[in-house]
Amino acid sequence: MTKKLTLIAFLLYCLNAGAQTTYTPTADNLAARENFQDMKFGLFIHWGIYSILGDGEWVMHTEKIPYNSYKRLADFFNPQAFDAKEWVAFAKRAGMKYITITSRHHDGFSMFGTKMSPYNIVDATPYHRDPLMELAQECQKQGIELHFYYSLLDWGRPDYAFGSPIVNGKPTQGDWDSYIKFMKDQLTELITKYPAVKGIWFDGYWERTDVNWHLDEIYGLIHKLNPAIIVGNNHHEAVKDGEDFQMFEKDLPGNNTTGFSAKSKIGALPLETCETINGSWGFNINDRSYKSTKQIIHYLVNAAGRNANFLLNIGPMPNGKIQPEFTDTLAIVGNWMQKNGETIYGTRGNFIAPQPWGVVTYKNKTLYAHVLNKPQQPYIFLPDVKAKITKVALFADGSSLKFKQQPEGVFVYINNIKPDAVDTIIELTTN
Ligand code: FHN
Repeated sequence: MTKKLTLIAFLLYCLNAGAQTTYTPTADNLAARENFQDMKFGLFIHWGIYSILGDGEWVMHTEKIPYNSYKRLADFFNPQAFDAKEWVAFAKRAGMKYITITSRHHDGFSMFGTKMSPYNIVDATPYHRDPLMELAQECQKQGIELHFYYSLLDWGRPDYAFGSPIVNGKPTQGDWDSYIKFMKDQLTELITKYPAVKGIWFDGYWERTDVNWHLDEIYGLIHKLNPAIIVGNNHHEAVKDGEDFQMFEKDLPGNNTTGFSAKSKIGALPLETCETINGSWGFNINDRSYKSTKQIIHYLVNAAGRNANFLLNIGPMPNGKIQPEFTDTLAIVGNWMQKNGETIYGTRGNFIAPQPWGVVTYKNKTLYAHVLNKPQQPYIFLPDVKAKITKVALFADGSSLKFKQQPEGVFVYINNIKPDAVDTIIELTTN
């Protein structure tokens, strides 16, 4: 071989070697992503020992409670009223198809029976039960997916060394390798022991953006244990290699009212956006800023129109019950989904950009125009519809509507209909 050919062979080898570290999802994983997109609506649950204080999941940090004092909360955590069956039934009743629950939040307390740390609900509380196992079993029984939220950030573990400066990708104090191993061991437990687990939802990366999180190893491990598990990371950045979906916090994809999404360029993966039912993630006894059913339905519809799932959060009470303000609201949302779910589940969005009057979802040969805001004109306009529209009707009762298709789009006349107070859905059939 000449020198030149040897060099080309070497370069090709390097390219191939590089490709091995680049994630290629399996067929099962791709199917799981499709299924994830079809589900559209999920329940987010932030529940931990912090809920005793009724001041959100950041209470240890915001109230500057020393870790050793905070840890005492475990002695009082005894959610006798927790009933996994009730929680799953509640989610299903609301029209939700999956549950994402905090297995370990930033306070470092494990809400599952881990063997990797005694600071967990089975060993450290008088409850001595594993609610996540009960939930996983119930999810499996009732046919609903379970995803685990998992915090990368830990405010208490000495090996994490919270607040320690980072040098060469590691905190200067603590034992970074031990911390990474601890997380891998816990994730192995969560994936191998708990039935119905279909997703891992990471958070806390943003606390240390200059550390080596070993995400390639962590994601690789998850996909090795179960290639169909979908992995997402709320790092507030563009998607990274090894991830299966992209998430947005308290903003629809493309918006950035919170500041979290400044670097979250929308990628090609399935999308999800999460939001709180009031203003808090964890139980907050003083938070009465409940969103109305209309606001929640609009969030869900707006997310679907932008091709994203909607993950709606509740913070259950320390006794294990879900407060009535949440169950009442979500029962009404569930009724709406029973009537109109066909225009949301299994649909895709971004077929037409969001319009001032609302958004469009589509499935097979049908477009669903969701009119969320009354237009100024007697019609709505759907730009760039190339397929021939054969019929336009009100989804609620099937009554036909007048329409005009032009090269620049479709005009649907809605001046003679009584608009729905929440969402006037118009079905457009293409041939
Ligand atoms: O700090 C957390 C917060 O407590 C909550 O878990 C949310 C959920 O998206 N994520 C973090 C902030 O980005």
